[in-house]
Amino acid sequence: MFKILKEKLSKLTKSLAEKLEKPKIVEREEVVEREIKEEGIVKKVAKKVVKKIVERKLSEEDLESILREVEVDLIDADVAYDVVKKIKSDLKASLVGKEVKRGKEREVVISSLKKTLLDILAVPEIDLEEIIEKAKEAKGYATFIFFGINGVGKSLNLTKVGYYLKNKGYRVLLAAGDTFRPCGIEQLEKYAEKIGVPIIKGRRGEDACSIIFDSRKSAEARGYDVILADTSGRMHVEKGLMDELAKIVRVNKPDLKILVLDGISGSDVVPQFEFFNKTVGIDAILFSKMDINEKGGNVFSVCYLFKKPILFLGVGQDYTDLVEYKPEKFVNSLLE
Ligand SMILES: Nc1nc2c(ncn2[C@@H]2O[C@H](COP(=O)(O)OP(=O)(O)O)[C@@H](O)[C@H]2O)c(=O)[nH]1
Ligand SMILES: [Mg+2]
Repeated sequence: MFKILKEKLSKLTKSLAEKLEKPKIVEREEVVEREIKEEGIVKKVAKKVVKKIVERKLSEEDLESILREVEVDLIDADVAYDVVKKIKSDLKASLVGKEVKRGKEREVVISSLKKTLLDILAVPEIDLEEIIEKAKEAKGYATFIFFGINGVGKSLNLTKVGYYLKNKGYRVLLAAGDTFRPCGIEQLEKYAEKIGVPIIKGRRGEDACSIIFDSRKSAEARGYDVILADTSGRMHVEKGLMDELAKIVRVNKPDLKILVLDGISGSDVVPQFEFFNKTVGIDAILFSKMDINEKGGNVFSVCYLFKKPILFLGVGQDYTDLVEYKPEKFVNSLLE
């Protein structure tokens, strides 16, 4: 997982630490005072001397040359250019001119890098269970709708979230809102069976909006706590889809609109987020396929550019392959 980004960050810390370790001999002019006795009177005389001293500070030029190389590396690992710029300026601010004790070079570099990466990932957090509890108080159940283009992993990851919430003791109901894709309904039906939760479905081509609406009626009548509704993806630029998704939201007033982004689709996640956010207003993100994502830089791009919380990472093809996303853990795994 994230092999390429890990390598790039490790290369960066290594170059910076090495530069810090390498002592530089700098010449510094100093004024030295000396007392001399002349004709019985003590006089002070000042003399300029040039001293050679060993310095272990990074200069701006030292850093520039390293960062220039790393810039390309990070962009290769799907980190957006704005984020690379922020990493560079943060590292400059924290490392240029800093006195570093011998033997502590790597530690200092890693802690500066960690701080900047965590800063980039700092977005307002949301508490899933709190949202469910609030929605239950207000109307008896919570509605979460999953969005995303075709194949990103909406249906599977929605199922994983269902399993996760079921294990927390919630009564979960799935809504088969992808009525467009052949077998979209059957696929979710199978998944629902696997995790042992009920599903509300219609027929292929039926209005997804009304299926989600029906699931709400069912939750109300039968006391379900959370509805997890699937939607269809298609090409995200399609106007018909835009209208359909906007209507689903207008009619069903979800408590949470979750965008599923495929970790391996590189910098494409940026326009995908922009499209869905413009169409339905995204509250949170689930990053799928992290188990096969060697880069991972797009997690930084999305957080930094859009400031929306990431709820989960999908890490495999089974319904148990879901981990709660914690920025600190994510950064530690990259710097280990
Ligand atoms: N390795 C891996 N594969 C995943 C993950 N999430 C989804 N997939 C696979 O991606 C493909 C598309 O998933 P699906 O849920 O049907 O996507 P949808 O079209 O957005 O509903 C399927 O083959 C899934 O098994 C994940 O986290 N890791
Ligand atoms: Mg699907």
